[in-house]
Amino acid sequence: MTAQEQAHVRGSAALFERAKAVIPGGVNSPVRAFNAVGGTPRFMVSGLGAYLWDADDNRYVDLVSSWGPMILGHAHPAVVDAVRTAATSGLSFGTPTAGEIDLAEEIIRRVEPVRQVRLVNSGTEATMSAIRLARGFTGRKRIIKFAGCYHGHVDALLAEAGSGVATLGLPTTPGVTGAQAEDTLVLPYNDLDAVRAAFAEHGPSIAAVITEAAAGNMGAIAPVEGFNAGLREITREHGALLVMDEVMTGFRVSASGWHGIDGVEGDLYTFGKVMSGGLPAAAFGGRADIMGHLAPAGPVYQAGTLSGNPVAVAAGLATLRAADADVYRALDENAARLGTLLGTALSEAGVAHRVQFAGNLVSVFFTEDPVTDYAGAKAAQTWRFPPFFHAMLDHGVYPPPSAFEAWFVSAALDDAAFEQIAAALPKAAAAAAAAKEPA
Ligand code: KE4
Repeated sequence: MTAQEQAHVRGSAALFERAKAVIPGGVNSPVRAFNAVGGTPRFMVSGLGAYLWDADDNRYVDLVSSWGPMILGHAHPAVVDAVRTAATSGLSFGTPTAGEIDLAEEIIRRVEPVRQVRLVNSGTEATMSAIRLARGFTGRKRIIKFAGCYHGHVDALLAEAGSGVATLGLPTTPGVTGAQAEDTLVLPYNDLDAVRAAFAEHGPSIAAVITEAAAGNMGAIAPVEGFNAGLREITREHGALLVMDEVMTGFRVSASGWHGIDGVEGDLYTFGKVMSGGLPAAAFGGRADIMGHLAPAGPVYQAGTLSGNPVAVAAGLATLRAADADVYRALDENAARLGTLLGTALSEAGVAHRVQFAGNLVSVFFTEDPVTDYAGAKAAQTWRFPPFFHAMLDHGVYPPPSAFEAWFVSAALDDAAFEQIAAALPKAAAAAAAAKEPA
């Protein structure tokens, strides 16, 4: 086909073939490729409220919400209008703008331990910068992270990461040199004894502990009672910083993220997703005495051409301003309703499972044992997930294409959407029941 002919190619299968010729794996982020579930990734062409439409004009109830940002649903009028208004005044200036102050102030208003904020373009940039700042502030080099937690594709944090790294079963990542990885200590999630032991051995060299405030990248796994508070106590005792990664939980699980749920005070926080309204924007922030070490105020360098982009800031601000108490109530109610439907269908099909929540993050593990860490998530019968996923997809519901992801509800899910989910689930549960463990 000529390029001209190709340009008129329609349908996900044809688009995927065309994409693979010019984009590695045909996608711009690995989890989208369906490698873990098989089949052809759906190329979406539009979204409105609770729904997505793909290139073959199939409609889906969306339970991915762009991996978190779309808490209001797709194409929310207030957000689209804010983006349109901002765009007609120019797309990017490379100068400070008032909107950046508004967004920083909104984040600070919501998350009490955050006293200063720096806007960046992705969650990866936020965690990368927060780690550099923690090392610069403490003068120490080691970082503790937890197996199965994902903090973006930062070299220093890709060791035993969750999300796409877990999805694709990548043990470690070529290209990350020993030097970059050796300063990262990876411990089991929800295991304070392991943290105490690591500090006993390496305490004076540990700059920070970074944790997902609640884990969503190995499926939804909430911190056990006292885990986050224990991290706070141990890091304070040893002069290390506590970095709460709220890229996924921030402004989703409550108006103040997971901090709004357990009240544990981090020294630094990372944010993204919801605060971007679906455009490329993220942030890190925290104690003013630490953030004051960032250039140009201090010596730790960090920068970005499009950081604080006025159109992205407009989308994020409009989203946060529209996310009132009714929206957060709807997110919680919708997550509970989804969890109940999942549990009922899988129980009726006789499939061993656990529906787990981390706030209003939901996921299903094909095991009856409580899943509290990465080992538990990997021990589940994850081979039941692909047929389960495809049965949902075939019946018009779009869950995350991986057993190692959380499901993301939006406030736009209405009774009609839940009727479609309820109608799809018995077929998906039957597919999970019929699945055969690979030889
Ligand atoms: P980004 O660089 O993808 O914007 O954010 C990285 C990140 C950091 N911290 C947490 C807790 C995260 O969940 C993420 C990104 N989340 C995944 C979804 N599990 C992004 C999806 C993808 O990689 O396509």
